[in-house]
Amino acid sequence: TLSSEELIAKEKSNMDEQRFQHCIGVSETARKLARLNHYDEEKAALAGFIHDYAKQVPVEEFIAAIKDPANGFDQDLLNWNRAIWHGIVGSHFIERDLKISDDEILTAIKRHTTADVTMTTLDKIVFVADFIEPHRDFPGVETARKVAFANLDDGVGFELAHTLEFLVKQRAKIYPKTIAAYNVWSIKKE
Ligand code: DGI
Ligand code: FE
Ligand code: FE
Ligand code: FE
Repeated sequence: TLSSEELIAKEKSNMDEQRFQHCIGVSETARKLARLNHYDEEKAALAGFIHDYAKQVPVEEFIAAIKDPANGFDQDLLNWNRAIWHGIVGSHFIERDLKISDDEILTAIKRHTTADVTMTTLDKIVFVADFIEPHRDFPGVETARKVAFANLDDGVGFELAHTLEFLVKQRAKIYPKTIAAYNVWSIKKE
């Protein structure tokens, strides 16, 4: 395992300053959500800090990692882009470079962009913290914060609905897992 100094240095050198500040914001918000939801605060803070480690990895490196049979990635990933890759495939770079092997953390990173039909408490914490951290500024972020701090599951549902609205407005291609997750977390309960 890396020392915390080494981990921070690697994280910082893999992204620009704005992205690094976002990661610090996600880490702090994940810590707060962990406290509110009786989850391990240190683990949540670490997962939040590294969640976007691979956000600025070059496209060619992602493609090579997806194509390497040793990694076992679904080749359909080649039809997507960095927005989808940086979590799912990014977990591979995090394991390799940051020497993190905790499956709970790696799974939360894999799910942090698209969410999934099954979400652990840590998955929800990282997914939601990414959306509401203090640097986020978009119409609706205050409502998202209020909803998420009151109830973590409602925060997941609110975020998925908001993200889908945003993607549909742009006529963007929707990753099937994002839709499946919306059907689980965002629909109104009778
Ligand atoms: O990495 P961040 O910018 O902090 O945030 P993120 O990982 O949650 O999302 C990155 C981008 O991915 C964001 O602009 C929304 C987009 N996204 C989320 N779900 C989907 C998606 N893009 C496509 N094309 N399809 C999706 O299903
Ligand atoms: Fe991300
Ligand atoms: Fe997100
Ligand atoms: Fe992020």
